[in-house]
Amino acid sequence: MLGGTNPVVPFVPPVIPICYTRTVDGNNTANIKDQLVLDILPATIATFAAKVEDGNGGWKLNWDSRFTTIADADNDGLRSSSVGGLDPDDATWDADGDGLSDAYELDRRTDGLSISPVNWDTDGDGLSDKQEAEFGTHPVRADSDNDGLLDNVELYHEVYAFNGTTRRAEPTGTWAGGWDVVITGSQPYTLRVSGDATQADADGDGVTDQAERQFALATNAADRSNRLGLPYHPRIANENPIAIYTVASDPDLLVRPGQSVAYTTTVVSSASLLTGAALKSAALPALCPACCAPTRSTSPPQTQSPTRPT
Ligand SMILES: [Ca+2]
Ligand SMILES: [Ca+2]
Ligand SMILES: [Ca+2]
Ligand SMILES: [Ca+2]
Repeated sequence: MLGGTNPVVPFVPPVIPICYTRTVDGNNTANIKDQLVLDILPATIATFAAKVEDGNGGWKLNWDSRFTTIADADNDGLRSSSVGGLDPDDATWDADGDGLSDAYELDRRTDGLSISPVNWDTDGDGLSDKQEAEFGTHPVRADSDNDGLLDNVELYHEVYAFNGTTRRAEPTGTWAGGWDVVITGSQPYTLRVSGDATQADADGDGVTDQAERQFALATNAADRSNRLGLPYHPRIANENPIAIYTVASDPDLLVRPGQSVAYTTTVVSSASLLTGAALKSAALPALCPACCAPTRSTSPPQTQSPTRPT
């Protein structure tokens, strides 16, 4: 029904594609030299990616002399020195070959560690900077815990050496560090142990790791164990071979001005290794003003010969 309120839909004839043959005669030309640039790429990907030094610490692609310096040729996050960056060698992400990236080693400086990105063993203790990171030791301090044992002596580790050909610090297959502890008994056996290079006394028994090592390696076999026959081990608490007893003549230890106090210290050693060792005494400075400071009498440092109790 036409008219009324209903919309009228217009009629659109369908488009029917028709294939036919067209013939064109003559010539046509167009100038494309300003729109199209042709280049000849290297024959291989390796040649395409090959770089050459720019003579100023930077690198650039080698297959066309018109290339300019790449800001970060080794893609390690550090800009080349030729563009004012900090990368010590923009040809490799790891300039000293220790397994730690240049960026990581420089970042550690923000933690206060002046670790070197061009020296694989910054503190020269025989552990590479990467090994120090794995052990948790100080990469810039050869004796991390200041106990008298260098980190490489204190820790059993694989020895690394720098390979001048590969420019990398590589494992040698040999192991060093730590020391032997002989476990006595009906079937004695020898155990290789390590101290804790991050704290002077790994087991907190009052015997430093250095002393534990000295006892374990003592020439006299009797000194390798404490008086209970237990061998000194840096990870197992031992009874300290040195006992110190003190007695004061004033029981409450409260001293009034002018009072004299006798303070006696007795040192007993159960290790013959310590025979002949010097005992050094030191007195605390007076904490009171001079007007009320007690007079103090101390014996000079004494050298004694400790005895081994029965
Ligand atoms: Ca490195
Ligand atoms: Ca080191
Ligand atoms: Ca140490
Ligand atoms: Ca200890």
